[in-house]
Amino acid sequence: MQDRDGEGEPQGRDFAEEGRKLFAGHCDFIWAADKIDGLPPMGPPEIAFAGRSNVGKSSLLNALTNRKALARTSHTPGRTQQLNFFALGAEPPNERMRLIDMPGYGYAAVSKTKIESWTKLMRSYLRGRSTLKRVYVLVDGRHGLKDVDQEMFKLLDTSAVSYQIVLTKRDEVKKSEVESRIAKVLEGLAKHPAAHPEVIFTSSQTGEGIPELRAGVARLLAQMGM
Ligand SMILES: Nc1nc2c(ncn2[C@@H]2O[C@H](COP(=O)(O)OP(=O)(O)OP(=O)(O)O)[C@@H](O)[C@H]2O)c(=O)[nH]1
Ligand SMILES: [Mg+2]
Repeated sequence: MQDRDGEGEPQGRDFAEEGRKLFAGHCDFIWAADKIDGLPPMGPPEIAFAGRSNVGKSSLLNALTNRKALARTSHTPGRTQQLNFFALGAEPPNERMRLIDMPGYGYAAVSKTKIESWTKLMRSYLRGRSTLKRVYVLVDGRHGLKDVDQEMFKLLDTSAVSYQIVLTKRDEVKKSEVESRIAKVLEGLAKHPAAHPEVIFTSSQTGEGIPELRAGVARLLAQMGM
């Protein structure tokens, strides 16, 4: 990943270290929402993890916070069925930020009614939440972008939310294929100027890319003056 100490960036700060500290602090599950009127009151900045079912959202959350089972993971797609909110940094109401584990999309084996209700919930959350500062869209590093991911990007483009792609399961991708996988994803993002122009390739198993992602979140907070 290139460094981006460009214009408007807080200078002279060690975001790797700030990110490490941020995620080493308190983190606790605070809220689950399965319908739009069930969202918690808005508070500190929120960042959400979205992506196809089974891509590794809950695992990534655990890796970031260095917990084994903060967010529930599963081999069976469709494990996370609500928007799960986690407070990071301190106990509410003094938490620094919130992390949101989202239900996966693109999973065919769930009932149509259920898919419709999750989609509605996700749409209204993504569109109506002024404290939502970034969505990390996870993409399975073994497979790259799928059509449903493009649909998600379109939704995010019209929601005016900043988003970035995070590739997952790097430990299952051959070293020789990493660069071409990233290049292919960047190609697919070309039609989405709202997307952050960098991709982070992570593994929740080996921890690769995790410090970079933490640093990105710390940088985001700094850009907001927090
Ligand atoms: N090898 C490898 N497997 C991973 C990694 N991250 C997640 N997995 C596996 O992928 C499966 C799904 O992981 P989850 O974290 O539950 O995925 P999710 O995106 O939260 O899934 P839903 O909640 O169903 O949408 C589990 O079997 C994980 O062990 C990774 O970095 N490497
Ligand atoms: Mg999950």
